[in-house]
Amino acid sequence: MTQQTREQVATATNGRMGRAGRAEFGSDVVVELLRELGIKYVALNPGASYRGLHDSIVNFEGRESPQIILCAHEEIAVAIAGGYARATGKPMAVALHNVVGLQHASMGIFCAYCDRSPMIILGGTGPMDTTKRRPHIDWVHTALVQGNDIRDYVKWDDQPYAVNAVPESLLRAYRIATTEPCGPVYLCYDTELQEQPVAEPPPIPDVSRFAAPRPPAASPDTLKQAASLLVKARWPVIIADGAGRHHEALAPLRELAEMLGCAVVDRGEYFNFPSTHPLDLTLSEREALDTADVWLALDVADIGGAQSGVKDRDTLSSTLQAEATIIHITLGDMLQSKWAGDYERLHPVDVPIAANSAEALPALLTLCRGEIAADSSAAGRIEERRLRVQEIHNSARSQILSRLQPDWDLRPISSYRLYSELWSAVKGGPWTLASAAGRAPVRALWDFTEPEQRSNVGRGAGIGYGEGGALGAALAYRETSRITVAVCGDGSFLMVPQALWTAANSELPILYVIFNNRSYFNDEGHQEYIARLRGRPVENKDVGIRISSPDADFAALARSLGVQGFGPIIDPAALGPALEQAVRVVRDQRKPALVDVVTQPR
Ligand SMILES: Cc1ncc(C[n+]2csc(CCOP(=O)(O)OP(=O)(O)O)c2C)c(N)n1
Ligand SMILES: [Mg+2]
Repeated sequence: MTQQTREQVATATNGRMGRAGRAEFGSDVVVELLRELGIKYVALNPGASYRGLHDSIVNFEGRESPQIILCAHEEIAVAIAGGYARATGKPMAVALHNVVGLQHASMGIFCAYCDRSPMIILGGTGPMDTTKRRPHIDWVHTALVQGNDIRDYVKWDDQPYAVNAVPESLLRAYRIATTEPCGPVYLCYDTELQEQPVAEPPPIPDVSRFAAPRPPAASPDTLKQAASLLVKARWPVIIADGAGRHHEALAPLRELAEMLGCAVVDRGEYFNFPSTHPLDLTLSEREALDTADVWLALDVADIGGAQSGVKDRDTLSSTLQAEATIIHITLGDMLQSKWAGDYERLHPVDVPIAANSAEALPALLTLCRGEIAADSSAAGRIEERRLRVQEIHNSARSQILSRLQPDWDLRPISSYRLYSELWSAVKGGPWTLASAAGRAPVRALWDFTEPEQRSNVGRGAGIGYGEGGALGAALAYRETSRITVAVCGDGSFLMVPQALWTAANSELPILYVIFNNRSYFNDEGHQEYIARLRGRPVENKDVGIRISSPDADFAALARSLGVQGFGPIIDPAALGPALEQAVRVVRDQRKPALVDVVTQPR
C-alpha cells in the first residue's frame, strides 16, 4: 500500500470499530497495538528470535514508544516491569529471546506472579516451519510449546498462528493481565509471523473497548454483617496488606480506623497506613492482635502467619487457632496458583468478602456510621479504645529506639545507624523505599506518610529480584523529583550486579545501599539451627555461606558500570557524609549512585 492509500483507508475505517492498520510487517502489528494501549517501556535483552519485533520497536513509524530499557539479564528485565507495575499499577512490556531468554527470565516471572504484577511479556520462537530453520541454533532454541516453560506462573499465554490473529490475542492478554487480581501474561511469536510482509494489515480495534472491568464490590448484606461486628466489638483491629495496591482504598481505610478508634496493623506488602498515625500499631502487632475480638483483614496473604508471628524460625508453621471473629476482604481466591503454594495456609474466615478493598471500604464506612449512630454505648467504647491505642502507639516507637540507640558506635556499622543516617540524608525531598535489607525496624526509624514511599517487590522471595524491581520504581519516577532508595543485601546484589549498567544507561535516579554483612547471613541462622538440633559444631555455620576471600568491592563494581560508587564504608563516622554525597548525586544530577556499607550481620 502506498502512504496515501494507507491514510485514506485509515480515515475511512476510523470509528467505533477502530481504525485501519498501518503495519508493513507482522511484528509491526504488535508494536502498533502496544502504542495504542499506551505501553511506555519495553525492557529487553536482544535475540535473533525476535529480531523482527525488535526492528518494529526501533523503526516502525518512529521510536517514541515503547521506549527500550536495555538490560544485561532477562531476570532484570522482568523485575523492572515488576517494580514499575508496583509503583504505577500499570503494565509495561518485556521482550525475551526464545527458550534461553525465557529460562533466564523465569524466576522473575514467578516473582511477578507472586506479586500479582501485570506485565506483557513478548517472546520469539521458531521458525515453526522446520524447513526454514537455520542449522543448530534455530532447532535447539525452539520448543513445543514455548509457553509451557512458564505456564504455571503466568495468568495466560498464547502463540497466535497468523498476523490477523495478533490483535485479538494481544488485547485479550492485556485485559487478562490488568484484570484484578493482576498478573503477567506471555505472548510468543514465530519468527516467520514477525518477519512476513503484510499486504493487508489487520485493523487496529478501539482499545478502550477492551479495558479491564472494575473489580467487584462487596455484597451489601455481608458488609452489613461486617459493620455490625466491627461496631459491637470490644477491640477490633484492621490488618491491611495488599489493600494499598489501590490508593483510593487509603482514605476510607483511615477514616474507618478513626471512626472506630481502632488499631491498624500494616503488613507492609503495600503502603496501607501512615506510620506516624496515632492508631498505627504495626510496631506492636502482637499486642494489637492478641487481645482482638474482631479482625478486619484487608487482602492479607497469610492470616495464619500474621497471627502466629511465623517469621520467627522457632514457630515453623502458621497456626489455625482463631479466637477472634475474622472478616476478610480479598480477591485472593480468584487467582490461585496450581503449582506453588503462594496461597499460603487456609485460615478460618467468618465473614468472607470477595471484593476489592477500594470498592468495599467506602460502603463499609457508611454502614459503620449508621451502626454507631444507632448504638448509644458505642461512642464511649470507641473513645476509651482510641486513648488506649494511642498510648500503645506512643510508647512503641520510643521503646524500640531506646533498645537500639546503644548500637550507634558499633563496628561494623549497625543497621540502626545505617537506617537512621540514611533517613537523615533522604528525608529532605520526595523518596520511595524499594528494598530494606537487614532487620532494622524501619517503620520506627522512618516516617511513612504517603503511598508512593513504598515500592517494594518480592512476595516471591527470590533473591536478585528486588534489585531490578527497584530500577522499575526508579523508571516510574524518573520524570518526577522522587528518588528511589534500595537497601540490598550483598548476597542478593551479587545475583544481578549488572543491574547497575541499566541504571547508568537509562539514567535512573536510584540510590543503592549495600547492606554488606559479607555473608548470605540468613542461611547462617539456618545452619546454626540445624547444628544445635544435631549437636554439631555451631562454629561451622558460615562455611559455604560467608562472602569473603575476596571481599567484594561494590563501589569499584559500580564505577566499572558507569555508576558513582562510595565505600566500602567501615568507619561509622564516615557513613553520614557518604550517604549525603550519594543522595546529592541522585537528587541533583538525577543519576544512580551506590554506597557500600560494611554492616553487622543484621
Ligand atoms: C534465588 C534464590 N536463591 C537462594 C535463596 C535462599 N536465600 C534466602 S536469603 C539468602 C541470603 C541472602 O543474602 P543477603 O542478600 O546478603 O542477605 P543477608 O541474609 O545477608 O541479610 C539466600 C541465599 C533465595 N531466596 N532465592
Ligand atoms: Mg548479606
